[in-house]
Amino acid sequence: MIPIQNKKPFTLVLTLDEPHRKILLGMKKRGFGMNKYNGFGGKLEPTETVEEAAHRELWEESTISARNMKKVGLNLFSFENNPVAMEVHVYVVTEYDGTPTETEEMRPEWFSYDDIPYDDMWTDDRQWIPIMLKNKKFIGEFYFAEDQKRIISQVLEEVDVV
Ligand code: 6OG
Repeated sequence: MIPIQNKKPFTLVLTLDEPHRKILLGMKKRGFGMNKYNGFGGKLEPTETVEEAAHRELWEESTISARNMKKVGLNLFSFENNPVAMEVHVYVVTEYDGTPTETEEMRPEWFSYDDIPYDDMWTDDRQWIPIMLKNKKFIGEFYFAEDQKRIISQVLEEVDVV
C-alpha cells in the first residue's frame, strides 16, 4: 500500500469512435511520457474537480470539447526510487464537439481498436486498454522499474464501480 500523502492525482481521457471501432490517441511532444502515444490528460489545477480537469486537459491538448464523460478506471503508478505515486483517473468520451487538432503538447491520431500502437505506449496500457474497450471498469496498480519500462509488480482488477 502506498500512503495517501504520497499520491498525486492526474486525469487521462480516451476518446472513442465506437461505431468505427477507433480510438483517439496523441503523440506526446514534450515532458513526462514524451514520444509515447497516450490519451489526453494531466495534473489538476488547485480549485478543480478531477472531472473538470479531465475536460480542460482534453480541450487544451486536442482542442475537442467532450459532450459526455464516463469514469472507467483508476491506475496507480509508482516508480522505483520515487516516493510520489501518480493516481490516474481514466475517463472515456464518446461524443464531443470540434476536430482533434495538433497542439504544443500532443499530435492527435485515430487508431483502429485492432491496431493500437502499444509498442509506442506506456507498458501498462496493453493491459487495461483492452478491458476498457470491452466496456468494463478497472482498478490497477503498477510498480515500474527506474527505467520507466519494466513493470516490477502489478495488480489489475475488473470492477463494477470505480
Ligand atoms: P502531464 O505530465 O502531461 O501528465 N500517465 C500515464 N499514462 C499511461 N497510460 N501510463 C502511465 O504509466 C502513465 N503515467 C502517467 C497521466 C502526465 C499524463 O500522463 C499520464 C497524465 O495524463 C506510467 O501533466
